[in-house]
Amino acid sequence: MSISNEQLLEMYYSMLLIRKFEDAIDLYAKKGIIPGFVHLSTGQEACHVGVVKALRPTDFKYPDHRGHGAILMCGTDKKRVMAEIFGKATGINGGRGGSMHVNDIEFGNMGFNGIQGSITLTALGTAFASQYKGTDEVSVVFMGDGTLGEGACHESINLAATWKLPVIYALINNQYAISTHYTEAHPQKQLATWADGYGVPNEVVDGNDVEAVYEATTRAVQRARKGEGPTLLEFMTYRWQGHFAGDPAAYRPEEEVQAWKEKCPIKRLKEKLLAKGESEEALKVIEDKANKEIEEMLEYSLNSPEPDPEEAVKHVYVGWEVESKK
Ligand SMILES: Cc1ncc(C[n+]2csc(CCOP(=O)(O)OP(=O)(O)O)c2C)c(N)n1
Ligand SMILES: [Mg+2]
Repeated sequence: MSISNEQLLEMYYSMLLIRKFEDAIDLYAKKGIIPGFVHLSTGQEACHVGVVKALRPTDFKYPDHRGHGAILMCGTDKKRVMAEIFGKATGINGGRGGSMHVNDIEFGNMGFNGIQGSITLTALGTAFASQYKGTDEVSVVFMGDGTLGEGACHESINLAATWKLPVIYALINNQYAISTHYTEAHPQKQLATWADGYGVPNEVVDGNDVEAVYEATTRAVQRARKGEGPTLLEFMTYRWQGHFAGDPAAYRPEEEVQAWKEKCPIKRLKEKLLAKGESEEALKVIEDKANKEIEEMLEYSLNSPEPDPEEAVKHVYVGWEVESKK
């Protein structure tokens, strides 16, 4: 499989955009302007870009609580994703969802409900629908190393394996679940081997190498589209920030954080692109473009109106009016 320079440059742009997006969200969360909990995906950009770029808009994507990067890749107007996180009326869900619940069915972003592991079961539904209707769409569900311990994940992979459903488990092993290191929560050295018990093909992938992520996902997608069933991919990476914006993450040794920052996925792709003959100047133009796009998104989000409280109860029940509490 060969990825063209053009594709790599596009991935470089996307990763930079996610990094800067998360930096902006972090800033406004700490200022108290963004409501609710915010979980940043800084450091995990290669996983989100590599996975979603290997999919079609019609495939079903289930981002988790740390999903901003994947959500931005789905195709939704990015300024409306940011406005949603700001809780504004112009947000893609009218400000009802916020950081953890951004969804956009038009681009196959099925959203998240806040319950770890539950979306591995929801994904069985869309995967079964694809199999039943004879389409070749795949359902990709993101999950973390801690989430893997939820019983729902076992139930999901068991049924997906038995019914050969087109599900891809994108397990982002960023080492920690809040303050618990994954080696303190699981007996396996590599969590991917956990799929062996269900006879499900699995791979351990360098989650800071966007090409490796894209290629592994493409292999899993090809299998799923051919009716060969699920795959579990374990992406080894690290979250640079604490569990949520504002968590000082005092439970992690500073040397560990620094060592992972050295392995920055964006820096790695930049070095690869320079080695392939791209110039510093050309990469700077890409970075400037990302900065400009973030500025435009911020301007849009900050200047957008707050939602009308009357609107908050819209869409609670299909076809039913629900009265709002004053
Ligand atoms: C069923 C359930 N239990 C607990 C929580 C609280 N919670 C939210 S995220 C999280 C840790 C998840 O860790 P991991 O799966 O490794 O994902 P990461 O945060 O590292 O991306 C927990 C315990 C929850 N949302 N749902
Ligand atoms: Mg984790």
